[in-house]
Amino acid sequence: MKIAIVCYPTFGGSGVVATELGLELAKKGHEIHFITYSQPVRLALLNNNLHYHEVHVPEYPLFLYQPYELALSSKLVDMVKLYKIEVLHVHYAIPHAYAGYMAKKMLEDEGIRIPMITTLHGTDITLVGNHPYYKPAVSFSINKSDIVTSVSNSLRDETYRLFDIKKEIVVIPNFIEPSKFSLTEEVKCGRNVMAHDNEKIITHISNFRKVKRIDDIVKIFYNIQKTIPAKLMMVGDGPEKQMAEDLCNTLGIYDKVVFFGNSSEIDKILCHSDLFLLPSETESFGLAALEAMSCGVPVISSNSGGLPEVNIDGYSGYLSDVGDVDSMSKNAISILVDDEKLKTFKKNAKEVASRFNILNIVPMYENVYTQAIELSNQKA
Ligand code: GMT
Repeated sequence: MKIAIVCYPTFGGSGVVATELGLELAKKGHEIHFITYSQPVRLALLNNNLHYHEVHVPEYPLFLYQPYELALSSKLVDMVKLYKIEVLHVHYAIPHAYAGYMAKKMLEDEGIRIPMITTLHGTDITLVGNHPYYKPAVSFSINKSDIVTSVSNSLRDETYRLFDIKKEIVVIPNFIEPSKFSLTEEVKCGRNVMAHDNEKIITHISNFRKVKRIDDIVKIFYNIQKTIPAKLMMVGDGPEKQMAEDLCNTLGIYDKVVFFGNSSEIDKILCHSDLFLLPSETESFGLAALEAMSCGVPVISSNSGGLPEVNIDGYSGYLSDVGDVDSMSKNAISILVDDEKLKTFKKNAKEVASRFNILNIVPMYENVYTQAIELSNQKA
């Protein structure tokens, strides 16, 4: 199949999922066209099955806001015609589903029918899409998609609760390619670069937005290191990073915390880690937790959104109410002080992650594409 994938190219989870999906589909022989404003971070090499088309937005001084949606929908029209693309898969409703629908209508005007699949990722529904200024456009473009998917049951339910959605939402969970996260077995991690032998390594990876509750992470770590020698690896960048550094200073633990910034080598960092922290206010799925688990790292998380669908309480880690720093600290310490328990939780985390193997999930998307093409042909 010839598939166009529209996504955010940055370090966010939705862009990562879209890119990994495209890479796997290309491996399986599909022709994939990524269409976005810069090359997705995990898209290294292009080949006959993997194309990238950049959306350029010409600057015009009269515009306070440059019209990205307009440039994107025009690019989609051009690329669909040029490469005879058969399916359009947009990740993240805002503004991709809206621009995709416009492209679909423009193409229809020229006698070309192309089905559009919209995958909802989380903040496009829970935080941003729900804003009254966006809501009518988001509802409209979800309802106008040929097929809608969401990355968890929780996100599907939230979408029905928050929007007037008349379509079925198909749940296709996020996935992992285990070979990309198996350094622990193949390579020596060089753990001693990060910490002394007696120190446990705790890790957090995100885009450091408010929703991640970065201050809770620092407070949980503060409690942990009072009981067990430990180091905290903070990976990623975003608006809350400075606050986190300041808080570490205030609490007198700055020398025990490493701020990496954005990294494309999270497998190498996770491979050292004993525990992963994700106390988010809301998380539709928690791809970062799944990637940690795939490296055999147990997860201490909140129980919000789709996290209970990924992290199994008392098995691959522990779940607590949002903001319950005491409970999260107690749970973290209970795993870290007991070597046998830590070993069991590490094994369990890897086992749960293997349920989300890319090889099981990608065929679900292929089915959806086939179904969408059939539906579109029936309408013709
Ligand atoms: O929250 C992020 O880190 C970014 C955001 C995105 O859209 O890029 O992530 C959302 O989509 C991910 C991939 O499906 C999910 O794993 C994250 O849980 C979800 N984030 C939230 O719901 C806050």
